[in-house]
Amino acid sequence: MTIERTLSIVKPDAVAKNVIGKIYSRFESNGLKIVAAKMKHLSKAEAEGFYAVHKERPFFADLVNFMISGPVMIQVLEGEGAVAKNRELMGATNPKEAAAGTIRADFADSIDANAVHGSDSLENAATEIAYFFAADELCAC
Ligand code: RTP
Ligand code: MG
Repeated sequence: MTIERTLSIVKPDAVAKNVIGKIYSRFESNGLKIVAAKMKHLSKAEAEGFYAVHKERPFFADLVNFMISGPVMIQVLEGEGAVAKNRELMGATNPKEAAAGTIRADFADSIDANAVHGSDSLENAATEIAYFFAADELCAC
C-alpha cells in the first residue's frame, strides 16, 4: 500500500453539532494525518463547482443548499491507502446503511445531512484537494 492524500469535509450538520474534534480523532487514531485544514462557509458557486459531477442528479439542488447552510471544515488526510481508509471510516452514504462504529453511523442524521465527504478515488482526490488548497498550503511533514 502506498501513502496517499485524500480530501475530507466535515459537513455543516457535524460542524453545527460541535463534533469536528471527535471526527478528527477517528482519522488520527486510524493512521490518517491531517496535513492541511481550513474552515469555510462555501458560496453557492463553490459548492456547485465542487459537486459538479452530480449536477444532473435529482438531489443536486438539495445537496448544494445543504452544503452552504453553514460552515464546513475542509481537510487533507494523508496515510497508507488514505482514499479507501477514509471511505471505510465514513461508512455508507445513507447513515441507516452505515456500519456500526463508522462516522456516519455515529454522527449523521440522514442521507442529506450525512456528516462527512470523502474523495472516492485517487484521481478525484487530487482534483478535490486542488479545488480547495494551493500546493504551499499542504504541510510537507
Ligand atoms: P460524498 O461525495 O458527500 O462524500 O458522499 P458519497 O460519495 O458517499 O455519495 P455521492 O454519491 O457522491 O453523493 C454525494 C452526496 O449527495 C447526497 N445524496 N443524496 N437523495 C439521494 O439519493 C442522494 N444520493 C446522494 C448525499 O448527501 C451524498 O453525500
Ligand atoms: Mg461522493
